[in-house]
Amino acid sequence: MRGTFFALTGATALCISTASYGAVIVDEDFESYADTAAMAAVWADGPGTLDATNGYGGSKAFMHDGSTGDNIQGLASVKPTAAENLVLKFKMSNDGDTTDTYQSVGLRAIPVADPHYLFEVGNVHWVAGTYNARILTFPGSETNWETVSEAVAPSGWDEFTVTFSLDAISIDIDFGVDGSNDVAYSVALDGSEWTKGFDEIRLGPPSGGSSAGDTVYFDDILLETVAVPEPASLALLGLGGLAMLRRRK
Ligand SMILES: [Ca+2]
Ligand SMILES: [Ca+2]
Ligand SMILES: [Ca+2]
Repeated sequence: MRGTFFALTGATALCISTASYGAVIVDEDFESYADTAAMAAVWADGPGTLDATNGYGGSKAFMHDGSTGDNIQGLASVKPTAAENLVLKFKMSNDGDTTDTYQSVGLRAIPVADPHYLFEVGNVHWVAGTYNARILTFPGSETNWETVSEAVAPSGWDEFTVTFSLDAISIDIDFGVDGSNDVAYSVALDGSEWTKGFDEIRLGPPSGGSSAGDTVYFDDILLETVAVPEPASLALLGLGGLAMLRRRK
């Protein structure tokens, strides 16, 4: 029994080491750009400008004044798989009044057609709550705009972490970026493979709209694939159960 247990533990260790997937797709702190023109070579099309002093921690950031249009960066059709989750992290400034705001970070498949695979999260003033998300037709999900946070975020920086897996889209928000999570929201998906991936990441009013009179900053945008943690954990749980069964014999 002892020999069997250690042999399986070795197999589990192999599982963990070979499951080291993960790749950084976008890692953007806006510090490398000399000016708005340089930034627009990467984040194209929209009216956003490079701000030198109002970024997180007094750094550079992306500033959107609310005029019409999104700044867009192309992606190579990225999506979660059974082995890897897709994780989006970013910081967004909130001016303390979300009743006038229409600003988001978005991911979408191109062309926009049913099923959409269209995701946007941020402030949408005509939906209840402080922060909202548009999760438009993913496998097993038929939602559109939903309230993510009923709680009012204090003015200043908030950090969003969005995890796309085949089973769910989960949104965590840390008000104040103090390391303490304040919002946990999740929509279940049906576990099937995605038939499309995200071809664009967008900064600005959702779907290229406008947010007149409202200036918002975005900073520290990270989009990456991360190994799904479950298989190793489940294997360990399975081994624990196997060891208990063997002890009972
Ligand atoms: Ca920055
Ligand atoms: Ca506002
Ligand atoms: Ca917090």
